[in-house]
Amino acid sequence: MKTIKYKRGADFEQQIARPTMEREELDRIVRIIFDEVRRKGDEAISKYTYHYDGVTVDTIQVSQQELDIADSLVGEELKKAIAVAKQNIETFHASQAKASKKVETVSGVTCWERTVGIEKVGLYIPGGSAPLFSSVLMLAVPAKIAGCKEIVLCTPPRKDGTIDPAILYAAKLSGVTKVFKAGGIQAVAGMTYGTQSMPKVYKIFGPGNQYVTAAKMLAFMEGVAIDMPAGPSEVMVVADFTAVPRFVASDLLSQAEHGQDSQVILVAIDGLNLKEVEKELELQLSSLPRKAIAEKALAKSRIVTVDSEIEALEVANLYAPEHLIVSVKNYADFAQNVVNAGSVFLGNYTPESAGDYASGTNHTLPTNGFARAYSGISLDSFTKKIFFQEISEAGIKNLGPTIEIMAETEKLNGHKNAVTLRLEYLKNR
Ligand code: HSO
Ligand code: ZN
Repeated sequence: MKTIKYKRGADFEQQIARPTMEREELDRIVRIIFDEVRRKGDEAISKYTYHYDGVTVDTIQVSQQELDIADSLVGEELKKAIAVAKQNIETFHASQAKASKKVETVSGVTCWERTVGIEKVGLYIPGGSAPLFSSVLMLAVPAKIAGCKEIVLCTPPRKDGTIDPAILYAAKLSGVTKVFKAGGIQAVAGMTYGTQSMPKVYKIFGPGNQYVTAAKMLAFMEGVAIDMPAGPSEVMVVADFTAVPRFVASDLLSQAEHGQDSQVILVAIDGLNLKEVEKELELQLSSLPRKAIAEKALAKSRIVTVDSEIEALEVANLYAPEHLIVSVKNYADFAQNVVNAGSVFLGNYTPESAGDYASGTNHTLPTNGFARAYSGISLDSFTKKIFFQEISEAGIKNLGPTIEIMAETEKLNGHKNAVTLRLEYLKNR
């Protein structure tokens, strides 16, 4: 890992900048596929599944029988683990529900809001070398708690035309209503327009490669909401002399193994045994099945050395990491001052893996610096709020003159009239 010394300023920001993507060619392809899926539906999805995934899929919707078979293919031990994770995710996300109360802003003017689940949502689960069934739980569980009625899941089929049983098992368990063998741009297009078999959805969620991200952006332009644009996964580990080098190395590697474009940064506060971290990195890396991927990601990752916790905090807030692991003596104080991060892991015994799988928080988080302005997925992401108000006779008398003068000043006399006519009616009655 390349080591750089922190020094405030634009030069440093450049050194920790994420790589940028070529967009134009990508957008052109996305438009072509969207257009074809809009016109031809399922047939176009099958065509592009063959083109990109090399599989012929006649019926894109997964049948009940396929779901049942998947059930029998998942081992008991894994089923138990999934049950624990699901329960914890449920507990955390259910705790995010807030009761709305009516407020009287002025005497006779009552306002309130009602939270309603988005009726139809689409969840995208990438395929690839490691199908992440944990992401099914992270998206479907809050969708279900929110009260979403149609929960569509799209994931690319494997070479034999099937879907990983753990993905199907998790989908069925957590209340997904329809599963489709469709990946990439064509899946997002299907959920955007709807096809013969795939419902059109109102919001699309989930991670994906640059194709999927570009497709989600076009879906947004076409009137479908999206969770957020996703980039490669990231972790920043801040460690001081109290951090255990072996643990630090394991956390860096757990991120590096996701993909060769994973962003891994260690912020080393003076006193951390860096030599030991590097030794452990090499040792642990050698026995990872995804060693080749992790190695490539590590080659691009950086160690930033800082003199103090204050400097470490500056670096973290500047970078706005998706995951921030804080392994320092005063981690509680440090945590108080974090303003830009997706999800924060505190102390020596809180690996990112806990949040990735089973502690309860969501692992769909803002990457690429979006943590400056976005939150991770929560119950809120699957809901919208409808505002209500009710004004009594006394209420319109109280608030009416305020509205009238404001409307008049904006030269919107129609607005003013809507109040004046009512006030006159009440006066002459
Ligand atoms: N770290 C990933 C989530 C994940 N890890 C799934 C393992 N499985 C993005 O937050
Ligand atoms: Zn992970």
